Amino acid sequence: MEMNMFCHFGPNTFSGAEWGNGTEAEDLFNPSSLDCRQWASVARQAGMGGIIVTAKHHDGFCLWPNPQSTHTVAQSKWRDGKGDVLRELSNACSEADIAMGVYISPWDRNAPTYGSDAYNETFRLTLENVLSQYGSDDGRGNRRIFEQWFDGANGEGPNGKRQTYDWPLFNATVARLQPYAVIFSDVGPGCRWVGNENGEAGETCYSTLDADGFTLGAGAPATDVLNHGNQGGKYWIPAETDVSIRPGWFWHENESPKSLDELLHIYYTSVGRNSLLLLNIPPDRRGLIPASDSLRLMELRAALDSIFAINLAQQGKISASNTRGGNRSKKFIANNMLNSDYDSYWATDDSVLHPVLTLTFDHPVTFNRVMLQEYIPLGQRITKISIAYVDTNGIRRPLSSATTVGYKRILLTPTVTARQVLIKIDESMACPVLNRIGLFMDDITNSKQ
Ligand code: FUL
Repeated sequence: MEMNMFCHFGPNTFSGAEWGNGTEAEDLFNPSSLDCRQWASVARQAGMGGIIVTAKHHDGFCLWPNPQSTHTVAQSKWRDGKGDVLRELSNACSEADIAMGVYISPWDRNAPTYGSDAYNETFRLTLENVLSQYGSDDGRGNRRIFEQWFDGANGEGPNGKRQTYDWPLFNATVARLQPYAVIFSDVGPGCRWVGNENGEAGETCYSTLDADGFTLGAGAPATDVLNHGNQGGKYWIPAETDVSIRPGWFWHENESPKSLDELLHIYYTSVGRNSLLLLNIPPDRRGLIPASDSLRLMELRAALDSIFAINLAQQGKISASNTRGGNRSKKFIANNMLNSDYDSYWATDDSVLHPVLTLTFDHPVTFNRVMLQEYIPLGQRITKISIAYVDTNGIRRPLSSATTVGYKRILLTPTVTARQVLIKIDESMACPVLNRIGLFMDDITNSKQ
């Protein structure tokens, strides 16, 4: 999906806090003109495929009438206690063909049972309540949640106690009610936290992780392990980079969105480093995404569309030092990396782990971005690459090097004009399998890796 929208929305939007303490009056939540269709339309126009909303943050307030709680929209005066943000978002996402996901904080500073076994059952029933009635319509009348977001934060509840969570129960509940949902947490099992909130996946970023023996929060692997993954790790748990367009996760009156340059940088260090980008765009007190933020997002979309509109690699001829099975069939030829069919790819013979790809141009091309994609249905294999080019004087020069590629890798290079580009795979855990190669010119940002 590459890029999705996160929406932090709740009592904090009105109080100015980042973490509510659970004692806020329900009436505090009172959006004057909530319109989830606007959220969905912004996501769609920004090219995002899904929206994940904070159905319940650490303060425990539920954006839907949760029968397990007395701290919900139903106890507020908003729409006479009949309002339901999850219902409206479900309908809006269905209409706009946007996937819907839910953040439901296990940490709850309001639930009276928090810190006892009884809370695990309350939380299970809360999950059931959401996962059985909300989500985007799949066209056959089923409500689908595409991602369940579990936050690792685990503080104290109203009686000063911490909770020992029953993760097997929670994960099984999600899997039973929403079998297609990806479960996000520090350790998956679907996708993992990238280890920071700055928008930066590791330069080395494996989609595999050794998650056995670890849990969320204090029991999670070190943040740099989450950032890089484990080479040859046991489970496929790709990194998801969550970051806010503003300094805070919730909307605050005196904060403003990041610049286009900062957002493009985040795109390169997340999507461009084999990670999903979950970009938080917080709705304001009206219940709308502010114009400043939606405009910035449209600038980002327009910039990405223009940078990646022309793949200069397609203007050249591509050859490979080895092609699986020779050139007898078209199945594995290097040209497969230049078409737009996701499932067509280039591969080498099993024994060839250090092949070189050469792009040759009749007319030299000028670029500063190199994109590579491994065909991840066959795993992540490459662990080291280096790139060189031949300039207009026929001199060969080194250009860039990197470790992992994964689903997508975008290398930021100085702007060069080349007659030839050589991509050498220096190390690979098995014969490399690439399904896309691209050369692009970004003259919008000066972002350097
Ligand atoms: C953190 C939370 O404590 C923040 O409030 C925010 O929701 C962020 C996405 O995750 O763990």
